[in-house]
Amino acid sequence: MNAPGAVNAILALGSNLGASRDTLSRAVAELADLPGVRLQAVSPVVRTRPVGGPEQPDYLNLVVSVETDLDPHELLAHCQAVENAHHREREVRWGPRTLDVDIITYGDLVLDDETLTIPHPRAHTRAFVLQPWAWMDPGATLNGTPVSELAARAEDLPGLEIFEGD
Ligand code: PH2
Ligand code: MG
Ligand code: MG
Repeated sequence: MNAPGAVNAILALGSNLGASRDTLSRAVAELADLPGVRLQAVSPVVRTRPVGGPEQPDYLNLVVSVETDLDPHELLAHCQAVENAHHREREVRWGPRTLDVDIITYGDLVLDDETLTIPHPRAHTRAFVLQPWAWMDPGATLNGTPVSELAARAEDLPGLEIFEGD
């Protein structure tokens, strides 16, 4: 049960520059470090091959479920503040990054404006989002389809493995 007025959101985190495992742990804590954002669940960390963009290192990815009182744009600003705290630079599209935090879903909201598209427009094709999400919540659906089914179909699934540390 959500608090009155609160919404469940799925956020996807990725990092492939610097101390990625550490960055992801700190970012999860920072995302939840607001009274209006309460952590519900965290997925396993996965190591994934880069999808798109230039030649770049493998990523570590995870997803979290949060209960939030923030509206979608407030939540986006919060995600970007956490990215900026990790010296995220916005240069190359799909290029390497210390930290990326994307809103995947926000309740059942469908939104498309200049700054935000929800559900995330590419999440349904990306195993690096879908597989950790399905492990975190085996009953999850996206646009009416089980997330586990979407993950099984995603082209980047073969390169994905649970990250146990290196
Ligand atoms: N993020 C991207 C582009 N490609 N590939 C992987 N494996 N993981 C990511 O998080 C990722 C990506 C753009 O945000
Ligand atoms: Mg992204
Ligand atoms: Mg992003």
